[in-house]
Amino acid sequence: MAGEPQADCLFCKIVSGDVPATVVRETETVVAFRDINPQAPTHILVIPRVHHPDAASLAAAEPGIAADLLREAGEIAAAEKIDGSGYRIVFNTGSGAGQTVFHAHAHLLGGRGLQWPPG
Ligand code: DGP
Repeated sequence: MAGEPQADCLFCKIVSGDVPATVVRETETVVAFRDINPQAPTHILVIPRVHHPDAASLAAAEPGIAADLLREAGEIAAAEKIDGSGYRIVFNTGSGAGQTVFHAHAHLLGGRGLQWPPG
């Protein structure tokens, strides 16, 4: 069922604590942890506790939680002190765009210059 934990989902296992992660923030609806393969000095994944395969599915099903996720990303950026120099919030959506984990997540990237367009 949409939103329910999926037994084969890595990020559901991080939410449940079955897989360890360096968690930087937890709320009732959102968990944020450091990416295992950082692409910038600060690279944090912000995910909903509920399982939806991508950001658009999350926003369609649970818009309040999608808003929580964006608000928390901004607050983490301030806490990590990357808000002054600028940061990026990325939702890779679909394997063609580089999505590898099909549990909605925002990449919060900062702490270095970020080029546009992205690769
Ligand atoms: P994406 O490619 O957009 O689906 O992003 C998935 C990210 O998840 C990728 O940047 C690497 C990260 N990742 C994969 N496995 C783990 C893990 O076990 N722990 C942590 N902290 N991050 C992971």
